[in-house]
Amino acid sequence: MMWDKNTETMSRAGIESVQLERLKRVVKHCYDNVPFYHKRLTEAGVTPEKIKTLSDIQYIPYTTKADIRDTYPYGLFAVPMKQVVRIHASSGTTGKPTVVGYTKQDIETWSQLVARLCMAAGASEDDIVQIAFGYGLFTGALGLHYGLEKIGASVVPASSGNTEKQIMLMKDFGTTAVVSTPSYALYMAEVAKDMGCSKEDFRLRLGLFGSEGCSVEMRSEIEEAWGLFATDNYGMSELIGPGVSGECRRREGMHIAEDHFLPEVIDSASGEVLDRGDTGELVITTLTKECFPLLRYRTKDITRLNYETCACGRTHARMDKIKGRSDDMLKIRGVNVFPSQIESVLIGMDQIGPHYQLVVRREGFMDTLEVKVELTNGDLLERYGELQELQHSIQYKLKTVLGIVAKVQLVEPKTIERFAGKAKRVVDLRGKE
Ligand code: DLL
Repeated sequence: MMWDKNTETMSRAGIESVQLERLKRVVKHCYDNVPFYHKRLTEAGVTPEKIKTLSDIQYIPYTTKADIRDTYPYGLFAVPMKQVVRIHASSGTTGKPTVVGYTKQDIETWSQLVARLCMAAGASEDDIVQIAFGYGLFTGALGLHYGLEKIGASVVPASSGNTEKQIMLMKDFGTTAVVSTPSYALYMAEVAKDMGCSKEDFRLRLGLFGSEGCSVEMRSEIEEAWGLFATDNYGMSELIGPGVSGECRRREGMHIAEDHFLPEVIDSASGEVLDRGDTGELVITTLTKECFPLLRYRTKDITRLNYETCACGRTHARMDKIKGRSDDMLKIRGVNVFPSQIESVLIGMDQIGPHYQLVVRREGFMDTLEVKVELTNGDLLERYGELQELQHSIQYKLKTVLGIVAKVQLVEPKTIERFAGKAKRVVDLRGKE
């Protein structure tokens, strides 16, 4: 089922013509209404008239998170405050949040985009959908909420946390679809089990997961625990929130709403635009946002684009699951390591559970990586020989995939921290000890 079949199956020429018309419009909107962009574009010698083809986008400088920070809180808003009907913000790890605004039309666009991805994932008006993202400044909960209402689903705004109550609601309300981070879905499954529930007690059939990465291996683990079909969707507050891209039932990449977001992939280090099909940092130009338009925004997320028409019939480009963030990439003894690579090694091994933590330290001049992972059965800690054998086998697998030796520490079940939102799995202590 498609929410907007005409748009979702448009020819490439059709998509590009919509993109060009909208690109011209958004560049003019930024130039005319945002002093920051007026200055940036002028300095780069770009006037709106200079954009005649899609490839003219190359003349526009990139926008970065630092630009948003420097104009905190409202410096990049392109409409007067009286037209702003909603403000969201993402917390970030340090300092001030990133603030974004929406006009009435932006909220409508956003709802349409989320409706698209929910339907592509298989949600419908017959679903009872429990939203277990935190309501508040975070875009995840309200974004999914409006989109799911749009398709007519029955939305349960449970919010995140309070896990036992969450599970009670899920059971009593006959929830058929759940919205959360993948790590929280996994944690909820663990709590449900502890409460003596089995998956037959629930009517869950679909998971709409996003906001953080999830390897295919982790996805199988969640599907197995809940007996549901899991899909992945991607977005970020600056770009709109959820609604940028999402998987269809084939799960061969997340379809980008290309009529609203113009994607490019660049080399993070040099800033050079890469060829189609190469892996690099995703850069997005928002084509229709009124309040918070962004030109060539560097997302720092690493992915690859595929422009082939999907077997589902959708023609919009698909992006691979996010490989990691360029600033999340761990450089250990000169080797680039993405946490997602480690996750795919760990998940799926019988004797260890899906909860892990990566600790990076500097010892002398050497970086060390310690992979802490929970055993499924704590008794193994007493059986030294078996424990060592398992440790070595994990170490060997990690070495094969990463090319470096990591220290493996196997710990008691349920001793690694759980999260109700995005999981924080990397602890980088370099320069802090
Ligand atoms: O996480 C928006 C969102 C909410 C998307 C709900 C999907 C569902 P932020 O809090 O601004 O926005 O975080 C954005 O999260 O740059 C990625 O690094 C990461 N991220 C988001 N979705 C995915 C995903 C929301 N499906 C940042 N896979 C992004 C991997 C993701 N990483």
